[in-house]
Amino acid sequence: MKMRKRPNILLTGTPGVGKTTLGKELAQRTELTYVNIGDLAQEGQLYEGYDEEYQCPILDEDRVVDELDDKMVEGGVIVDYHGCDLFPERWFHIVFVLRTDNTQLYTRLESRGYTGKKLQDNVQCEIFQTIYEEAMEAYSEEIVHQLSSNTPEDLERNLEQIVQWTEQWMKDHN
Ligand code: DAT
Repeated sequence: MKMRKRPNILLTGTPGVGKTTLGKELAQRTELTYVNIGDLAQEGQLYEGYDEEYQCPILDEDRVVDELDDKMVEGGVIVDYHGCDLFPERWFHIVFVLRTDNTQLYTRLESRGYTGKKLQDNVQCEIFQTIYEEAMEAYSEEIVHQLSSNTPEDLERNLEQIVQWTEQWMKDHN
């Protein structure tokens, strides 16, 4: 039996904006599969060194892309990562950049245990809309959308919008 065609969605944005929360719930409500790039790298040890300053391993981007390519070509994947220019442009049908007000983000990252430079730099990344600009550079501007991600109401609205977009995409492509 031939599988119905399904879209690939990228959820990106600064750490703490709510990608994982949104992505996992989206997978529950659609026929799409959720993939967290951080977890994938951890499982496969897809690293190429260690960043002493940020106290975290450095992603081996080529191996991450190789690891996922077959699945992406097949379709139906929600990718969650705090960066977006490492992926092939052809992978995604739509890109969402989640955005959170900086006071709110500060609190979320602090409760995740971030302190000092790591906390400052991540909040600054959001203030400077670094990931949004990266997405606008890496993908066709028409497929890049910003989503407010401050409150539970925002989460629900974003879910409903993306579910609806996914259903429409599948109608149009099957
Ligand atoms: P990310 O995957 O982008 O790092 P997350 O999904 O782990 O972010 O969320 C970080 C924290 O913020 C977590 O405690 C859940 C909370 N959160 C996520 N989306 C939210 C929203 N729309 N409103 C309020 N809190 C939210």
